[in-house]
Amino acid sequence: MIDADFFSKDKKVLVVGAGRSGMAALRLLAQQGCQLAISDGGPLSRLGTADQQWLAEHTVFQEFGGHDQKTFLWAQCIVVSPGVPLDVEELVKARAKGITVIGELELGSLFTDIDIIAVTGTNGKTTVTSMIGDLLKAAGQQIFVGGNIGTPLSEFVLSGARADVLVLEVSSFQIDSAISFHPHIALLLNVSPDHLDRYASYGAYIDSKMKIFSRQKRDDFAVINGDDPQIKKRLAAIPSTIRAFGRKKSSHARLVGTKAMVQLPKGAREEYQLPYSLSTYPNSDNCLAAIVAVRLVGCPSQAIVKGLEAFKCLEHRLSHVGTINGVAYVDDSKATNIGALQSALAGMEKPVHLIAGGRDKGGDYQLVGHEMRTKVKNLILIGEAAGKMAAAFADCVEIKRAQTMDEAVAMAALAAQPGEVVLLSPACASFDMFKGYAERGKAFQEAVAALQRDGSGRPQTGGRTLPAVEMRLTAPCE
Ligand code: UMA
Repeated sequence: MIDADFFSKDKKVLVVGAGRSGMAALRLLAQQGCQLAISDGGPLSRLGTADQQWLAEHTVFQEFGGHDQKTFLWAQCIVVSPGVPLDVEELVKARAKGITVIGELELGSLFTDIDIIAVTGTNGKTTVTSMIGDLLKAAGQQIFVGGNIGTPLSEFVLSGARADVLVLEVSSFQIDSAISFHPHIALLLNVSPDHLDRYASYGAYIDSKMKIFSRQKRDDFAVINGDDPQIKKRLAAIPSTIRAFGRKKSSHARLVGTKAMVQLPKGAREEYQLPYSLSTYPNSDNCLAAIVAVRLVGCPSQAIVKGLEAFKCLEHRLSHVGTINGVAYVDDSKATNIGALQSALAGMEKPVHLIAGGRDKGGDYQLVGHEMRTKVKNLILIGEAAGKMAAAFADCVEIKRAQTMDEAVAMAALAAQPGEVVLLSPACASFDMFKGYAERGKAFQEAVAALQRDGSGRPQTGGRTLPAVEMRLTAPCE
């Protein structure tokens, strides 16, 4: 098994993928004095000037525009970026020759012994990771929040900064390329089909998520969603101490109305009134998970109350953009899979005009058929997946197609009545029309703002007169 001492002066290490995590891995390895190579399927021009300069200055062997098997066989260890599938031919052949392949998260974790809280799950990871970080900071602790959320672990390690706890969002891709990564507390929030363009089956994707627990010991903790049937089926595979959150009375933390009830040792109990903005599903579940995790590392209850009150919901996750003529506009652009759409619809209490679609990720849209029938009045489809989604939902709901986000918002605004909701929750990746989910969410927000600027609160309608506008900006995540 490779450890931190392995990465010494005489070691030849190849990093695959020169994105954010690949560059962080290279910098950490350069500090150890390793001989370095970088291989990236894309062009060098994709890198910023600072990164290009750094590569040149640090005599890194550079291979851009494709992967060469010889470079992979030169290495004594290969560090892969999460976006690089582990079954690319060059990696398979290198492993067959006995070369160890690890991910950037694994590399970073070898160089730290600070306790780790790791958060995974199909949806809610970023919110729960940020929330845990905020609650612990409210308790006066020094916390690093990173991983899949943005700052790679290797970048933190390289900085030499101090932290009491590392709170890491962890993707299934990062778990797949981990060998010894061992979080003291690991959270699995939920599972639903995602990344099926990379996994052979839904089962293989769930198995990957479950591996977050595989190196834990009895005195570590697994915080799991006790209501998730797929997780419940696999409890026997968890070696650490389980703490469940959910609706069931047996859960360690459960929701009663808008209060989180938390069981403590020796039969004691605590309750937390959730702030209004976090009191509905799925944010209420996110709070339960975060509270259980921070209680396990001794966060005082006053800090939890303070941290929850101050917590700002993240952009593009059920963010309330505004209300026009009594119609609420909600941006859930981060819903890039079917489970996220299902969660969003499950929490909706008013009729929904849904804008969905984008780049298909290989899931089964029928899974959300019930919510589509019971919650959605109008489905407006955009992007490459429009045809596949229209076929899946043909019997559930009225369907329209739009070519652009502006057109989709205009169609929804025309159909929506006061008291109803226009929701962008695509259930797809954004890359067919946008650079990412954030750009897609911004396009939605701008289209909504244009309705307000127009002064009528409605798109151009070819002569139809529509009611006057009243735009009210309110707190996010209502
Ligand atoms: N590349 C190759 N060969 C391949 C595939 C890709 O060389 O076969 C190269 C690309 O040309 C590109 C580089 O790899 O230059 C990109 O690497 P990457 O996709 O791993 O991207 P990073 O910039 O390193 O970002 C990664 C995470 N990306 C993915 O998991 C796809 C980021 O998560 C994470 O924030 C970052 O590390 C820091 O830890 C993003 C994400 O979309 C947000 N994650 C997925 C999700 O949340 O669903 C898992």
